[in-house]
Amino acid sequence: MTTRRNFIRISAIGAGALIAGAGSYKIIKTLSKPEELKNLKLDLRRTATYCEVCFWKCAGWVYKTSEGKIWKIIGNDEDQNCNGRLCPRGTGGLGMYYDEERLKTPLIRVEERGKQVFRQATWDEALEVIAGKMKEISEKYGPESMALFSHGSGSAYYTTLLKAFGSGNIAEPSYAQCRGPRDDAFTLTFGEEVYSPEITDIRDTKCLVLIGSHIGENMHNGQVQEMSDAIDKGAVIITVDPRFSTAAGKSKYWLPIKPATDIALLLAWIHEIIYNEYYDKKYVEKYCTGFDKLREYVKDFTPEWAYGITTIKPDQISSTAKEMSDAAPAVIVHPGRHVTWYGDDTQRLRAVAIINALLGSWGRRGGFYRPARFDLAPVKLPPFKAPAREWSDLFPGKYPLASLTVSNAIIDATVPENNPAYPVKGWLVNGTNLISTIPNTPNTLKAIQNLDLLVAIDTMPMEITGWADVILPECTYLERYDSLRTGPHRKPSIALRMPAAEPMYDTKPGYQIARELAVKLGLQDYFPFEKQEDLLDWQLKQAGSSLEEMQRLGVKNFERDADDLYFAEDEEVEFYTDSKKIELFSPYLESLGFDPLPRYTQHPEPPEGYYRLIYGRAPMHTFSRTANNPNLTDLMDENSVWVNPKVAKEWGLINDQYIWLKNQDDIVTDFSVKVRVTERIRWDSVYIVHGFGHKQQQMKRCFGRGVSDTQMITKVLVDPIMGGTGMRSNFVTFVTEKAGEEVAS
Ligand code: MGD
Ligand code: SF4
Repeated sequence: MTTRRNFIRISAIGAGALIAGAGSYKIIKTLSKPEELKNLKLDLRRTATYCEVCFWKCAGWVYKTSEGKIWKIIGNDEDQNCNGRLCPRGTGGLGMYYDEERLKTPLIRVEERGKQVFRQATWDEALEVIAGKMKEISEKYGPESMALFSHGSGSAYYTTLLKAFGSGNIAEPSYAQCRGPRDDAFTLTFGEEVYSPEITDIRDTKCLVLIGSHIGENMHNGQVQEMSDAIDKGAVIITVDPRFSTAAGKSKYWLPIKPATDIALLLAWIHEIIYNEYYDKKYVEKYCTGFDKLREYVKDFTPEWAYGITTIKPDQISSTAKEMSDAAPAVIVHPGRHVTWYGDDTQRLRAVAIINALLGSWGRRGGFYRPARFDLAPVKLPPFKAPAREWSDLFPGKYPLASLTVSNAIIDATVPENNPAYPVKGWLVNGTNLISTIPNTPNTLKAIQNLDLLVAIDTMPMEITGWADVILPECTYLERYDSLRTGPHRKPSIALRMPAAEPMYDTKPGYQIARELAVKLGLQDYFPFEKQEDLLDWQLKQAGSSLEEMQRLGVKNFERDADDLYFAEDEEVEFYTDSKKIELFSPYLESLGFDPLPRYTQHPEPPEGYYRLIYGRAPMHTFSRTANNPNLTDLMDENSVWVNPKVAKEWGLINDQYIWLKNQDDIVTDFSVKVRVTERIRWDSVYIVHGFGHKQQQMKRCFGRGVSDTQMITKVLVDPIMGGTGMRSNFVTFVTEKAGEEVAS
């Protein structure tokens, strides 16, 4: 039987290796020798933070040596996101601070864009250049011609800045490249999204179904801990994945589905749940609409029908449907997180939402709980002038259901020949490496060449900074205050991030950068607090706390207003949908000309000799942001390509051999990648971890290590409902020799 200890071993090994690792490293390495540990003088005062290595935002404490050097980060026991334990990446977060290849001063480009010739500048000069260009763009084209791409804690400041400037073109890759389809699908069905951290009640679940969601490798701390607890308590795990993931190894059922056929499996499950009367009749009758239409619709979607499509045997489809119903309502068909795969993603996630509704898991213990969050008092600001033109006016009528700005639409609109309704001429890019984040890189580069201004605000010399006109170096999360963390959870809570050290080099916190730029643009009234700590203190005092208290506590949890974590027996619930019910059939989708019930459509098969490229996460890295982190590269410094033994034999590939990948559009990876021959992947697919294959020579630890999945993603299936970029639509083959190049060693 799988035990929790087994399951979390990966994180324990990770943390151990980190301490012995090379990172912050000089310090950790020295201190890890027992005799030196004895003599170590620690400053036992601790500094509150929350982690920025991924977006789970675990709260922790930073400890320093008596010389004031940052030594260690540990979890805050009071924090619901981490329960006192950080994951390996979080522990290694100090590598971001100690990375000697960080951006150190503002830089201004002196050669043509892309050539990467920059000169150092003062902050005043760099901000002056940016403000001047922004004003020019506004006068010539209108303020909406400036756009913001942002990810991470600083987003709020630049959002205020851009809105004050007069533009609503503000996009985050976490929507159209990540969670958008799931949040829109759940909102269409339940009138509510699943938030982050997700409101999945995994700790009390009896059955957890993971569809392409590799919890454990995708290391979202609290969720992994809850899954370990659930496994310990005997929960049944069902994993649907073409790859035998870590989670599959802990599962009672692994369904190695043929990629791109998940909707067929979901429809067959719905068929089984309805026609075997597994569904929660009382719940469906009380809370749902559209059941009869759904029942009629799935009549022919039998397990036998799905078998021919998915390659999952009918008896496995039936028995897993039965397992779910046996556990109901303590069952979760997990909504996933990075769900932009095949362009029909909103429909796939609608099918996921429908199964959860039929099993009555929404609002029930062991299913989905009702979130609570702390609402901070808003700071009084002058009203934002409504932008004359919105992002949705760029391509009228496209992506009618997009609930947030579609980043790829802004990029498309920056290319004039795409005929957008108005030009996009300036980008502020904060905390997102668009080159490795947005698929179809040639399109992104074409857009960049049409800009009058590209500003990159980053901590590292990433690919995107190489294309910028002005680079602004932000200090790391360990050197700054940031907005208070108030994300939803079982209890409302607030977490503080404060600086554990002064900003190194000539770097600044995001709040200060945004405010100083606002001053140059004459928009200082939108940043009434000169210092962020004064703003935080004011906000905390409105909440009955203070900066001083939060510096001591780090995290403050509050009781819920009512005992309403789950629906009460027979509770009357009004859902935020048009019908005020859970909409199994969606009249709204129908009114817009979309399928009101999820439809399976066949996707193209790989051509002869090609394999579907699937990609995912590793527990020690987050996208490309950790690629050069000295602690984390110590744990994993390149990706490998997983190849089924049958395929490897056909191609004569062996373990650890370096090869290149070539996609259906004849794009060959810049670097070579190590082969991993494994039964853990289907023969028709290959797998790599996202975030490797960096081309920036300034990042010496990650330059040329492994290959980039994004480089291979030139074919993108855009979701017509909300604009998400389906990226699992690319096929690759193997290249064992590349003219004039040697394989990596
Ligand atoms: P990263 O590539 O990690 O992720 O997309 P991004 O958020 O763009 O780039 C983060 C950038 O932020 C880096 O340049 C890093 O140096 C910088 N950074 C880190 N800390 C700070 C900071 O404190 N301040 C500032 N200013 N900058 C900082 C993620 C996105 O990518 C998402 S959410 C998903 S789910 C998608 N995943 C994905 C995939 O799996 N495969 C492919 N091919 N593309 C993907 N795109 C999406
Ligand atoms: Fe940091 Fe790990 Fe928590 Fe993410 S899950 S916020 S990397 S500790």
